[in-house]
Amino acid sequence: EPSLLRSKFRGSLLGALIGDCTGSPYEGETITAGEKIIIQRYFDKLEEPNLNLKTPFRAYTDDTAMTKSVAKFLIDKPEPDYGFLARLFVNDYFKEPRRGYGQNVVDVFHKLKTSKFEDVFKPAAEQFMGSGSYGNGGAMRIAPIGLYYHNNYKIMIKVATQSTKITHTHLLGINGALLQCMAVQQALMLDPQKKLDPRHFCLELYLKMKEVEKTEEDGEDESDFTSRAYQEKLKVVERLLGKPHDDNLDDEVIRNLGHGISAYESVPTAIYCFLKTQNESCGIMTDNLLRRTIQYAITLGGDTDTIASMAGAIAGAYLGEDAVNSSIAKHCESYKEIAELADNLFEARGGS
Ligand code: 8NA
Ligand code: MG
Ligand code: MG
Ligand code: MG
Repeated sequence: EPSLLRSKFRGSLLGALIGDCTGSPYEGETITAGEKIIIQRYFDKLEEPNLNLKTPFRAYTDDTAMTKSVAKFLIDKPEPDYGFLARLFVNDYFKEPRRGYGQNVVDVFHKLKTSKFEDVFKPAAEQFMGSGSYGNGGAMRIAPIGLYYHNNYKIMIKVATQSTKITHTHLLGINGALLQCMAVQQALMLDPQKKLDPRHFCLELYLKMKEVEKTEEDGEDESDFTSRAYQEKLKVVERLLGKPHDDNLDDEVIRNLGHGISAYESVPTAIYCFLKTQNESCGIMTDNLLRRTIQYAITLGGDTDTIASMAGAIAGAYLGEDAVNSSIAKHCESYKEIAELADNLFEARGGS
């Protein structure tokens, strides 16, 4: 159904935007029980239709800046052009450097510019003495690829991998981006009228990740945790989903899944946030499933904008635009532009 699909494109990119904008004030924080109540009130207030805030909007950060570039990369060129994508990233960064970019990625942008984009994969591969970045910057911007290629899994994986490699070449950085991309795609394929089965969703991702981690490197060496990292993390997600909510569970989630700036400590967490909040007794008091996912992600603290943005992209791809509270959306910078971008991405696919 084309109108549902269009709505899901909008839901996903708006979910990503709202997670970024509402999460960024808490980035790097530890969230106490008292602060969880403040965050609940903050969202309640944002939902008021005629709210007049002193600051009319919440600014977006690097997460959204780079997601916009990935969407444009898919919209403007019929075939993936990674030189074009690298230029979009770099131009955006030099236009607005104060969006909260990671330190390593800024370094890569300078090298790309200085080398005149001669080999767009080289600067990232040289970072961290050749091991590459395992930050979550590849994953945080991947949603448009999961949406655009939702009908073509193989190409989706290829384009997600290559686009990530412009900034992140560590296996954990790439596979984290692939996992996030798969989660968005899988959520897009679901019927929003039907209640989803969190453990089944997780198992499906586990099987796909097992396939990816098998082909990427020879997984024979059990001691090499990077080659099996995400399938192991998804087992932890599955186990945690089986536990009833209480306040100590959040600490266990943070300890076992993480809430950091590495892909490894944030992508499985974002997926967990999405799946846990399908259950109304998850500790977050709202009927709006998209808000529930984003708000829960923020209450875990740490890399709040990025984890909430990734969780919001997955939830929005499942639920569509109907789940986007328009009062909350209009407090986010560029929400109209993001909705248009989602429409353009939808149209750019042609007949598929
Ligand atoms: P990135 O590629 O710069 O990675 C982020 C950081 O992770 C690096 O600056 C390093 O400190 C560390 N790192 C990554 N790979 C390695 C490695 N191989 N060895 C040692 N250290 C490594 O940036 P990104 O694009 O991945 O962005 C990740 C996060 O940073 C995002 O949340 C983004 O918003 C940004 N950020 C986070 C915070 C925060 O407090 N959580 C604050 C500002 C910016
Ligand atoms: Mg605090
Ligand atoms: Mg950010
Ligand atoms: Mg962040």
